Amino acid sequence: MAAAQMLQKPLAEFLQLVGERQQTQLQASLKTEVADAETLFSAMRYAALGPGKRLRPALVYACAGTLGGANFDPVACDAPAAALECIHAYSLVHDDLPAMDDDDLRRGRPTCHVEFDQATAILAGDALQTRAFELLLHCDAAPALKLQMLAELAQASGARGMVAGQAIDLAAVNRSLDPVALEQMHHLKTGALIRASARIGALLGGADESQLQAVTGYAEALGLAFQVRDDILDVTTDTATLGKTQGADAARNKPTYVSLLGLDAARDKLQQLQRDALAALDDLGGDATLLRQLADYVVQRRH
Ligand code: GRG
Repeated sequence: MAAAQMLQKPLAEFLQLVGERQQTQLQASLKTEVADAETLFSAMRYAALGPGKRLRPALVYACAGTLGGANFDPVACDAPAAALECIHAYSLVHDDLPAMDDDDLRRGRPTCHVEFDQATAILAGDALQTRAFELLLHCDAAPALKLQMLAELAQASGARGMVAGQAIDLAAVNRSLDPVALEQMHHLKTGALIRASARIGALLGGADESQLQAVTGYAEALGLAFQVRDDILDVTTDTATLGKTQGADAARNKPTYVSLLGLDAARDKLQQLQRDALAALDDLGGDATLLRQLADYVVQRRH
């Protein structure tokens, strides 16, 4: 299929194509390489190839395509997008562990430590994280672009990004956070990786500085919208639809947008964030239809 056609599909078909490309890439990237460690590789594949939405990879392809235009090459996005998904999968595996959120259901299946065991799940998460950086290191991009992407991913996933957010989140159990602190926590925990996905896609698409800023503004609003939607779904949707335990945050007495603001105000906040994301795209120039559709998808998603 011509690259441009991938971008002109309705969103559902675009997401399906992203899913198929990522399934192929992740299968190839997570083959058993050490026969005596077969269980480790099985656990890595279990975590990464499970039925996720592939939102972070979708942002990579969509931003690269929106910025790259006629030069868009989905093949160049395959490994970087899989790197984002490997970090995301590792974060879910570790988040589900008894020492963290202690959950036994993820993506509609037993969590990794339930399917395997805790030690294997810890190691699978560790190995998915380092595999993400290898995917960027060995991808086909020019050296300067590789370095930029590696820096983006390291900053977003480490102690200045997702890990810091997780630490703040764990410390907030049984405590209250004010709305500003809650927002800061989510910018780090969930938002940083979504932001990095969009920025890495934009870099692959050859974005200039002002385009990169516009994509960053879009992704920051989108990342927060994703989390507000998550909090709303946690109280309005059932476990079977979510594919993870419904009401888990309330059960652990964790602050959420719904617990802090109430359901109606959380819905208002979600709409405002959607408007913010779309407004940021006004500065992008060109046809940003796909990114607008992705924003709608994030605020309307059912799971
Ligand atoms: C363990 C260092 C470390 C970090 C964990 C992201 C995270 C930090 C934990 C996940 C906790 C959680 C469920 C947050 C809500 C938002 C979120 C990231 C949901 C899961 O992402 P989706 O909906 O998942 O994109 P799928 O399964 O579709 O890929």
